[in-house]
Amino acid sequence: MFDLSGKTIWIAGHRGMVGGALVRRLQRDGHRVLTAGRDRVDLVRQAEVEAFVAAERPDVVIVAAARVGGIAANAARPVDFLHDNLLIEANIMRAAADAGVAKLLFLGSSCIYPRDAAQPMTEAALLTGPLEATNQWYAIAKIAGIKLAEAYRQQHGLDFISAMPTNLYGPGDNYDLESSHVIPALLRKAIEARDSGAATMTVWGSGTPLREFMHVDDLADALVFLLQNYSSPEHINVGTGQEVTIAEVARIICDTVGFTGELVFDRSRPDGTPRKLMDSSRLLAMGWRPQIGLREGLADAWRDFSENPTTRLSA
Ligand code: GFB
Repeated sequence: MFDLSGKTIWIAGHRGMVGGALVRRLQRDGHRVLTAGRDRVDLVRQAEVEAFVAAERPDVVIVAAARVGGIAANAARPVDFLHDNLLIEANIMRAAADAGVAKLLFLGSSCIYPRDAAQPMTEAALLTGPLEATNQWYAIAKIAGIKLAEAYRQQHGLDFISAMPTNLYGPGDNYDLESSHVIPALLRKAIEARDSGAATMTVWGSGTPLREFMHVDDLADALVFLLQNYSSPEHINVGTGQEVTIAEVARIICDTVGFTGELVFDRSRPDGTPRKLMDSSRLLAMGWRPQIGLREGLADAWRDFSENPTTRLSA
């Protein structure tokens, strides 16, 4: 078991939803957390990252920083999703290796797996087929990050690990309707439809794609567990094992916020991958379990949105 006590843990990307959840979780446990805004270190600039890590000398690094977004953001900004993510992960891993950190955790995404991978997707499905076109740029960058972490372990004997979370939601999400993921978008649309007395609410695509959703606090819990208990070259899936259709999650969101109108499916918008369920049995076999069900988690996300509407909308 890797002991986190007394260690300084740098959370790269602490202003994002995942980084924010990690800060809350690690500080609650009494750990020493290091964070730095873009004014202090711009993660796409190698010299800045190296200078920051050399000066601060963290013991543990979590790469939660990334250019992220939903299906439309991926299509609109392919360079940001490929180029910036390659630089962010390469810069942080090089600086961490040079500084001799004790452990590094890299975060990928379930979109690294082939579009037509057998479901549920095991870790072995990586690089067995073509990617889903709508998120290939992000997926290629994340696959490179997994391989880079594995390469540092192989060439330099460093304890670098990679975790692949499923689709996430929760406090600190991005609620911008064009760049966000589906849950924050539908939460906002349902609240606005309810408040304006609208008869309908628009859901992108056919409503039939299946997704596996995890509350970000469950992810933070799993990541702390993996830091303490996992040390292996192979990436590891982090999911709930529960999947719902987009139409079902839209209806649960409407129930949650009290919107009683009709759903209208806009088929001019892409569906993306038809199904994306991960096999998380390796993690479950280690004894970890998610704690937050979808209805409870959505109520928490709604509370967060209601309490922080202006900050969330500027994301
Ligand atoms: O969450 P999402 O944008 O990303 O979309 P992916 C999931 C599904 O929800 C798609 C549908 O079938 C969308 O068409 N959807 C319905 C909506 N209404 C909406 C809406 O108002 N907004 C959005 N955004 N979707 C992402 C990748 O894929 O998965 C990322 O793009 C990342 O790079 C993430 O890998 C985990 O699940 O399709």
